Amino acid sequence: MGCRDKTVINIAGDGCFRMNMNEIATATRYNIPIVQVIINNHVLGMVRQWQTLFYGKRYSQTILNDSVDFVKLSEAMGAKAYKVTQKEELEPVLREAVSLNIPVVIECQISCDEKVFPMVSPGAPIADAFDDTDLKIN
Ligand SMILES: Cc1ncc(C[n+]2csc(CCOP(=O)(O)OP(=O)(O)O)c2C)c(N)n1
Ligand SMILES: [Mg+2]
Repeated sequence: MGCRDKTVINIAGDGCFRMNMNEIATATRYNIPIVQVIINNHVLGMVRQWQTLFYGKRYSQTILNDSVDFVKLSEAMGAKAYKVTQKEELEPVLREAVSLNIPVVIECQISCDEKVFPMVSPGAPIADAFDDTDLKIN
């Protein structure tokens, strides 16, 4: 709302989007041309990554794995929506979304095992941050 002259793209995980997705209805009500990109790994990935690496893959409350269709949800709230399943599909969809000048949601499907680095072990100082090159992970 504060940047009507700028292109605004918000990138959120599926879990985070679920907490605030009703804002899409606000965007369509006021025709705020934001582009909302959802990175959908079907899990609370940041927490699950800790469970994978530090807690013996004992997954608790992090696997959503349901059949919620974010495209239909977004369309139901009046937005245009796309589903992206291949990396190369993203750029043209993103360009089209920005050109439309209306509220758009782009759901990007990714694997639940994609990880985010660097990270810090529980209780470790920030100076001990590590990434995938420090680990032998699948
Ligand atoms: C209100 C609130 N509840 C819980 C958390 C803890 N938290 C941090 S990241 C995360 C998972 C987010 O999942 P998602 O949006 O799907 O992103 P992903 O890590 O899978 O990319 C959670 C629950 C938080 N930051 N804020
Ligand atoms: Mg997620």
